[in-house]
Amino acid sequence: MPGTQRYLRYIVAALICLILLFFFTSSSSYQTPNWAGSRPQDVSSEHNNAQTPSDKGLPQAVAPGERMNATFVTLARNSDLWDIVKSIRHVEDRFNRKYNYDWVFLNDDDFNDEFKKVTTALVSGNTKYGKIPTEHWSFPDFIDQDRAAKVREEMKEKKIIYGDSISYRHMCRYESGFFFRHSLMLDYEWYWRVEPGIELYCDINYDAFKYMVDNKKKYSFVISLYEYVETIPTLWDATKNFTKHFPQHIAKDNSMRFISDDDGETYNHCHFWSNFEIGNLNWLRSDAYMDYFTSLDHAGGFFYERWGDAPVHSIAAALMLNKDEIHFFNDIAYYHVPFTHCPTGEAYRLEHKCHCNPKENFDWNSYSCTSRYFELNNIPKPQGYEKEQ
Ligand SMILES: Nc1nc2c(ncn2[C@@H]2O[C@H](COP(=O)(O)OP(=O)(O)OP(=O)(O)O)[C@@H](O)[C@H]2O)c(=O)[nH]1
Ligand SMILES: *[C@@H]1O[C@H](CO)[C@@H](O)[C@H](O)[C@H]1NC(C)=O
Ligand SMILES: *[C@@H]1O[C@H](CO)[C@@H](O)[C@H](O)[C@H]1NC(C)=O
Ligand SMILES: [Mg+2]
Repeated sequence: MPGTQRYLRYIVAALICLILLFFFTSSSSYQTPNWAGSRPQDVSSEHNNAQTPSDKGLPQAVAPGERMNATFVTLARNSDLWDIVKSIRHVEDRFNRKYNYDWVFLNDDDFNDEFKKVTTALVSGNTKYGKIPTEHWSFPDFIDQDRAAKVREEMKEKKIIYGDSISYRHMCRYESGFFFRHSLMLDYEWYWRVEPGIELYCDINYDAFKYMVDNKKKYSFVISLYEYVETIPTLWDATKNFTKHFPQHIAKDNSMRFISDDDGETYNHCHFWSNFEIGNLNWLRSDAYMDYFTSLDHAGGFFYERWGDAPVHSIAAALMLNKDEIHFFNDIAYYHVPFTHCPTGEAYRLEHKCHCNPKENFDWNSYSCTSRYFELNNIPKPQGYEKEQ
């Protein structure tokens, strides 16, 4: 009977599936111990039983010379593991395999063993894992919880991205005022921030940290853009109140023209996109920056609005650093959803084995503020930029 035959065929197919499933699960759990816990440097060491000569890997292409007092830093949850490993792979392949800088991971929760095991295997420098103290990731006592809750409701109605999220606000406040004071970060002077899911598109053939040191830079960026106004309606008022009380913190040769079109009366919403940053931790730990953060924190906008760490860092850098202390890393080709920085000029891209599509470069788009940065600093724009506008 055709019905019975079809029935039999289903049973046979199901059996085959079960056998295959058994085979795959048992073989993968058998393979895990082979690589778990071994560090990249251990590849050629005795206790790692290499099966074939090629398992010993190619010699490490470590760049000669001194290293800076610097680390990568990532704020992440355990659930970010498979997105942060992609970022680490990009950073290692394009840069850090040659320099072996450390990597600090911070979390408001404990990192689990899988997170630590997998990220440690991928990073060529030392990895460190820190838990954020509760005082750095909670509502300060001067915040009115009811008012904050009401704002989240309103922002949810208005469909403002992350508008109803408490954790996103703690994250923005943490990145604005605390990450550089974490005990693990006190050992370093320089940081390079890396978020989950980013990409690097070109080889970086020099030490970007050393560039910062040698050229006396304090802060850097690759992408700039306009902030979503609804998230920061009173940030500029709070900033003006700060500059009134602390005029001594304002740099003489500042970048006010980057953030204001009317000499400080209003904010034009330009900011450096802080999911990428290479910067100086001692500057963030300085009285000038800390007075700014404390003053903003008391104004309450991290909770009564949804202030992001990008405009906070950017306004601080624009007002409290001299122009020549802020650097645009044209040669760090970068992606964080949804924007790309792809260096203008084919010769550069070919020479650095870039794999970004130049049509996706955001620099000269009208939503980018990078043109302003070039004009303010009298830097000539690269040849061919008009074609990318
Ligand atoms: N430990 C921890 N890390 C967080 C939390 N929320 C965000 N992060 C991290 O903070 C950084 C910024 O968060 P994202 O979710 O990437 O925010 P975003 O870049 O504005 O938005 P996306 O477009 O979603 O990337 C990332 O490194 C996240 O991994 C959290 O609740 N706990
Ligand atoms: C690195 O910088 C930190 C912060 O400035 C400092 O405390 C530490 O001593 C420095 N380490 C080295 C090796 O210079
Ligand atoms: C202005 O700043 C001063 C000093 O930080 C602070 O005491 C005051 O409360 C602030 N005023 C407002 C309206 O935020
Ligand atoms: Mg992100």
